[in-house]
Amino acid sequence: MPARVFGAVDIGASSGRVIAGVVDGDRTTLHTVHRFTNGVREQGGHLRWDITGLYREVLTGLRALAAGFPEVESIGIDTWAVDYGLLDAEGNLLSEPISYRDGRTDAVVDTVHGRIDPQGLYGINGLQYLPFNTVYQLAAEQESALWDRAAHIVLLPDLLAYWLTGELRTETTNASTTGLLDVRTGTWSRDLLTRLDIPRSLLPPLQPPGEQRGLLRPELAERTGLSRSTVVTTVGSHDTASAVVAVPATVTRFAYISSGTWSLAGVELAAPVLTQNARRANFTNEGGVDRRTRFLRNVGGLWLLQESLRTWTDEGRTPELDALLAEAATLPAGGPEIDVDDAEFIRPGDMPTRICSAAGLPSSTSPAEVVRCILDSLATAYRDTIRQAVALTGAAVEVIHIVGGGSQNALLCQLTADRSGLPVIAGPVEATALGNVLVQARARGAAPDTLEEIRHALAQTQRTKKYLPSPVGAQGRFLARH
Ligand code: ADP
Ligand code: LRH
Repeated sequence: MPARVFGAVDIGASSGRVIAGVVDGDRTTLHTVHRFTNGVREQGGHLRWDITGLYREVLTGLRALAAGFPEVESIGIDTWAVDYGLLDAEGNLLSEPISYRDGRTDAVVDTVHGRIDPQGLYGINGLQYLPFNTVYQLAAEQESALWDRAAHIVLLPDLLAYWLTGELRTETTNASTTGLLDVRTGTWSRDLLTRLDIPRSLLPPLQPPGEQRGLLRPELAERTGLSRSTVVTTVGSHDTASAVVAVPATVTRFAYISSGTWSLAGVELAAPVLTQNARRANFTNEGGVDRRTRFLRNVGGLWLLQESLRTWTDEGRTPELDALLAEAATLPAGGPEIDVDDAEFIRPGDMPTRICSAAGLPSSTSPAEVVRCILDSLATAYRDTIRQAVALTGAAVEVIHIVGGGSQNALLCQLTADRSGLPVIAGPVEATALGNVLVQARARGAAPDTLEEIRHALAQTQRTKKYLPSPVGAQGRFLARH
């Protein structure tokens, strides 16, 4: 059988890419045809994404895709979760979307909890409390001038799909992050919509991953050089849902950490766990591909490192990630740690100063020491989160898979193995794009039926690296070698 080609548009909070996924039997090979940066910017008093600019980058990527891989048959889109654009009745975007890092929800969290208390809310949507869940963002939006003009609330991957196809739907894995979905039925919760005064008509109908969203609009086929028969297929449009598809697990007893701007650490379950203990531990039950449950916690991720690097660059230093990581690895274990989940780290800003102040470190602390503090703290948070996931669900875990950009951070992977006492398998780096491609491929008969078979094939064919826990006391020896 000839190889088949699927295009993945994968946009994370810090960078985006358009990738050709060539599926040849069990082997999937990724070719990045276009890469671009992403980030928030202040505009009109809010931190916003430039979704219009991102769409332009997507089109540039699709042109490169057509040039290199004219046989591409389908495109899938994923982005980060929770954020949305508002469209008017004519389908015009009312403003560039406000980012989840904006502070606008601070004023409305109590209002939402006045209409439904956190316990009641968790019982319906099963979501970890995060101040930026869409449900709070919409409460802030209801007080804005745009609300009365809004005819559609469209999650960002669905907005890009709308521009590509003209079809308006809401993909279910990403819908699960809004806080408006009933976690038991997988449908919009009438009860929540009524209590929060959100007209059901504003939410486009739900569509699960693995279905055809629509044909690429003919004028875009013309502009990009893609075939007129190219379709947009729904995938796990929440990037984390796609990443979890591509965890190269060969056993059922695994935990995963999708490590990028955020670290999403948890286990996969057949059904949600909605106990009070799960709520108190702030675990989420997000919807996965094939209606699996992603039982996980958002752990403040490599954002802390990214934002530190940005601060040092702004100060005129030229921090080099590889060199900093190498230096951080030579520092002794047992240094100070911070709570990476502290809300003070959500907003952009001078992260090294915030970190030093939280860790009780002097302002003269070197960048490598700050980096070491971040990675020690992340590894501790990973260990605690996975232990809690096991305790809350009864799931057994014999291996931790780290996927995403952070899987390239050898020091973080080794610290995670050391802290947890479990082997860590790192990679693939582009798990999200792989999950995106393989859900399309499966929908079109080019990949196996079950996630287990897909994961086995990935384990056989993708590059991964194994980190074994160091014997007690040997941490220093590992660190000395790097
Ligand atoms: P997102 O999808 O959220 O934009 P990615 O999965 O692309 O995030 O991961 C980005 C992170 O990966 C960066 O913040 C950086 O810390 C880490 N990373 C990227 N390349 C490397 C590398 N060569 N070595 C170590 N870490 C890396
Ligand atoms: C990771 C991610 C995460 C969400 C956050 C907003 O990119 O999608 O799963 O919680 O961004």
